[in-house]
Amino acid sequence: PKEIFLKDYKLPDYYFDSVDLNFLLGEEKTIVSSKITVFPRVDGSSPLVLDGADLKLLSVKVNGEGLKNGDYHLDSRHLTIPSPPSGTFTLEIVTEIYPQKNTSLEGLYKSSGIFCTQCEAEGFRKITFYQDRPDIMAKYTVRIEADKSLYPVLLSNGNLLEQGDLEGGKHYALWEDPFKKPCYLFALVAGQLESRDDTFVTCSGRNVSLRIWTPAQDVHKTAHAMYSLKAAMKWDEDVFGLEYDLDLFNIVAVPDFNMGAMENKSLNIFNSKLVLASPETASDADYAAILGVIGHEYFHNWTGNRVTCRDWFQLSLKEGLTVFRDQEFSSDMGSRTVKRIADVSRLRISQFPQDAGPMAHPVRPHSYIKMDNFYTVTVYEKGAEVVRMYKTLLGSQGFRKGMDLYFKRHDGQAVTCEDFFAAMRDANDADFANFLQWYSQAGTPLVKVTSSYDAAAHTFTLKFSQEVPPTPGQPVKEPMFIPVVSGLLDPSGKDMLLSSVYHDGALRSIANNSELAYNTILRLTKKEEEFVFTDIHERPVPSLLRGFSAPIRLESDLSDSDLFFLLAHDSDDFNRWEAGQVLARKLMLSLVVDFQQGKPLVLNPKFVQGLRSILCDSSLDKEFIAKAITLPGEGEIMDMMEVADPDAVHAVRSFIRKQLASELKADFLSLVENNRSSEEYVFNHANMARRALKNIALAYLASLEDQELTELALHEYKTATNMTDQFAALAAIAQNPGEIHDEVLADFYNKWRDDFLVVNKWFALQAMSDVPGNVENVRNLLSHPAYDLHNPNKVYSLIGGFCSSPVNFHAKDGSGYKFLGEIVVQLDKINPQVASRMVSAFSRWRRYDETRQNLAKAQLEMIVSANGLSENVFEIASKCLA
Ligand code: B3K
Ligand code: ZN
Repeated sequence: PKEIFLKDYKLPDYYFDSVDLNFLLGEEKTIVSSKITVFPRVDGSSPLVLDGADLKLLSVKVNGEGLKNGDYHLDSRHLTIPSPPSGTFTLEIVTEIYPQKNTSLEGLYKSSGIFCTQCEAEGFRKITFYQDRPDIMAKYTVRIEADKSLYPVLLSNGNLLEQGDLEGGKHYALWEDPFKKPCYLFALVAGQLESRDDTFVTCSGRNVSLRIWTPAQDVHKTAHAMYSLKAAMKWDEDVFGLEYDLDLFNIVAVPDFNMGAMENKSLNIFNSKLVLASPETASDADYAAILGVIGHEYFHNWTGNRVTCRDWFQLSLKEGLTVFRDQEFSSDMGSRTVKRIADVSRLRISQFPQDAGPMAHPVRPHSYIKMDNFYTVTVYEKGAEVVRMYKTLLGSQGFRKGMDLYFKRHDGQAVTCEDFFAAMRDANDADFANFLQWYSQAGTPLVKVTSSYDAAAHTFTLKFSQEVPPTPGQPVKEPMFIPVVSGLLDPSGKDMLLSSVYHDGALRSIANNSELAYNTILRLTKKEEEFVFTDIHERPVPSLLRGFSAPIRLESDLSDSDLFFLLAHDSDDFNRWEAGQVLARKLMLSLVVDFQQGKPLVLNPKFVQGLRSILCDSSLDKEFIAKAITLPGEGEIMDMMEVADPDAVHAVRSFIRKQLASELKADFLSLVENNRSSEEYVFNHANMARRALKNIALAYLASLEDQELTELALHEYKTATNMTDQFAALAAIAQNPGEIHDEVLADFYNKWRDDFLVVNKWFALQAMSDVPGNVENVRNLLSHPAYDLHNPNKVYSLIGGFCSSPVNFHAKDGSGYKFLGEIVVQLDKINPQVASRMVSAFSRWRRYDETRQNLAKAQLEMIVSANGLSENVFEIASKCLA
């Protein structure tokens, strides 16, 4: 396999101006004809090299003349025309493809009776020969011809120019997209679909038709998606002044899709899971995910489509920025603090481990074998944190100025991360020190801080040191520019007024003019440095990294009592939550040591008190409380250990959960009692928060394995009027094996056997069970009639779910590893992208004890030596072994 490097980027020798595509969709084969206007970037006669994969070439013409074998060269990846004519010319190519046999779900494929496409990153080459790279931007017209009864709806990008009937029961549609675009944004859909229609009036008064397409029986489940789309369109106008630019916006939901969704110009294609929702079948989490992803794909219309990436290394230019935008959108639609907590948790649970493992890569990677492997939490979520830092440094207005300049300079272009940086800098005349390191250095910076108070001098000093750990290919790192938003709490718990801070030999005033300041940004740029706050008349407790102002690990010398103090008083709600998490992590780690040494486990009563006071604080947001009483995940704790010990961490976490449940039982019972929903399901923050709090209380209670409490959970299950409550009760019951567990699971399946999205929840719940030996149950589910390895959602539910259960995936006998190894090899033959996502579960194998290491390594070696292995899986598995 060939590795591709950022440093080797070259401008293309040829550009494409217009592209006419014609599709004859058939049952045996599909014929694709393209007619491209080509012009050279500079005169001279370099060969024109087109990408192609799994294509049967039928003919090539240049300026209308057929080329004979010998006038072109064909290999398994390219079609090369060694000496094209000089100047502008037309190129016509006809290929034959087999969408019905395409199980990779990349390129053109047929899913549940619907033809659809997925071209990003490099799937267009599976449709026709093309320069399949994002810096080739052209105007497209697309003609689709198909059987009318099987495929009554024919869609592509842009505006519908014409449609009509043809002989033999066929019909056609002709689409034109007036905007230049890279081929990864091309889309086609054909099938038996119906739509929910609506209209959005833009800020300049244009009517935009909105259509969400699904098979007829699901149209009633698209109301929330439509609400989300309209909310997103309005939000982008209000917050960024960005208006939609066509008269039609289509969304299509398909059941077989590798990822969440795809932002094809004016024809977004979605995994059904992220469109379809009704109160009975979708949970609050599903509703929130739909809001976020509909927003995300819509926001790409400007950040991604109007301004796109020069090359795939720049992926975070569009993804980091668009994730940041969808996070802000969701915050504005719900609770900002809760959303921030959720996003930071996600970063810690998924991105920090990636940044510390064999697949660690910078936000802008330096190389790849398969680009699909780099649609990662690092590029997306860490990338969003990088964008957030610009906003933290510049403020909302400064950030907006930077965005405006970015669009002014680059609309219609394919650009780089430096271009974005330069727009932010130039619009604000800002000093960003070595901020660009965030794009090129991998690894999570570790920042240590110690504090001291000088009562005589009235100064408070913070001493920082930073270190970026080595990562593959980057043994030595430079210090980074880290903005640490900080405040100081006085002994009563109020924010102190900050006057000035002494740093680097200069005194900087914090309060500017009339504005009082309770927060300041400490700009870390060196390996070691200190900041001295002046005029501090009492010993403060510092609140550091407020709002998680940089994607780092922070280790401070704060005592437990300081942390309890912050948990109770910090004006920054994020940091209140964080103080509780730091306490919980410390507690869990120390109990893990006790467990390993065979000592009895005892829970610190102060911790219980701290949580009780949060639980009973009626001034707090209910969802905030739910987050604050959720313990850090097992993975998070294992990450902090020298040698990860899944059994000890699991035992400790379960112990604490049960202990909390029994000590706070009365509080939890009244939370369940007082937060039941009586009225109709509404998706809004207040209602979701109430359900979240009730359901976490129920989960704690049910962990006690007490008959009365199990009865309570059963009662909640039976009386639930929406999926959020029903599934939460089911999950609460499913914690404990036994008769009731089996009965309720069977009942749930029988209720929902016809709704494949709900059945996936049922698979996932069983897959994630921590009952020892669960691997056998999961193996059996593989042959359940509702199961199918060809459907990515089912794989993510069952296989992905299983790998997220530390006890069973990391079972000491290697049964979990063996199971995954077998599945990966099998799955790779069907769908390499999905297989490679699954193989990533092995990536932290070196973190475990020797026995587990050997067992996991053996599976990775088995995978790497499998016959006909895809590049996707090869890249991940071989990097894990390196
Ligand atoms: N841009 C797509 C992801 C494409 C993944 C290709 N393997 C969805 C998104 O991020 O919006
Ligand atoms: Zn995206």
